[in-house]
Amino acid sequence: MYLMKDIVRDGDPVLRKVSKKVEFPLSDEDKRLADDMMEYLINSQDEKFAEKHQLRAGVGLAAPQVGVSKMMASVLVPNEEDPEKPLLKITLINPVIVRNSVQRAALSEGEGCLSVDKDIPGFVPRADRITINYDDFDGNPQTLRVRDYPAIVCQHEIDHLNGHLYYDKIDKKAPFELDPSTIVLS
Ligand code: K3U
Ligand code: NI
Repeated sequence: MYLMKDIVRDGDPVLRKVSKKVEFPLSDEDKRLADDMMEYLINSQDEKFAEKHQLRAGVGLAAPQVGVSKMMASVLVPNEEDPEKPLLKITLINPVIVRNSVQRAALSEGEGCLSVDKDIPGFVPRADRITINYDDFDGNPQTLRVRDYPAIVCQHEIDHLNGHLYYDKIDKKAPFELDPSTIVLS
């Protein structure tokens, strides 16, 4: 079970590396990594559990954030209307974004990161809709199309696999300026 002490913090070189492709069949170690990352997200979204174990809530977690430089990330986007049915629950292995919409979007509150302890305010402009090619647990290629908030989360996580952090994308001189055509998601 991962705890906050296991989360690698900004400044550690592993967060700036391009991760290695995962090979198939998955090793037991890689299966465990996938299970443990998703378990962290589930636990962190359980208010009581998170408080007891001092977990910061997360909607995504990428392998480099637990010190493993491999192309694997878990995403768990809750559904306010039906907590039993998340909007997106997926482990992306070897994900590649193969299509980005021209339409851009940013979260009204900006973004946060379990690996970044300070609050860095500003809009993080991203594609509003993306198509991702990835491998499932059996190594079969899959395609996922996502939009709006789940698309923002997937891009944040895939960025981790390529050594990028959300604040790299904030305009340092004008953090709250956006191209007027960019959708602001709340
Ligand atoms: O955005 C967060 C959140 C947590 C619970 C409910 C709703 C939202 C927490 S920060 C987060 O989940 C990061 C996790 C990281 F850094 F480990 F990848 C992912 C993320 C935050 C904001 C936008 C997109 C993705
Ligand atoms: Ni992050």
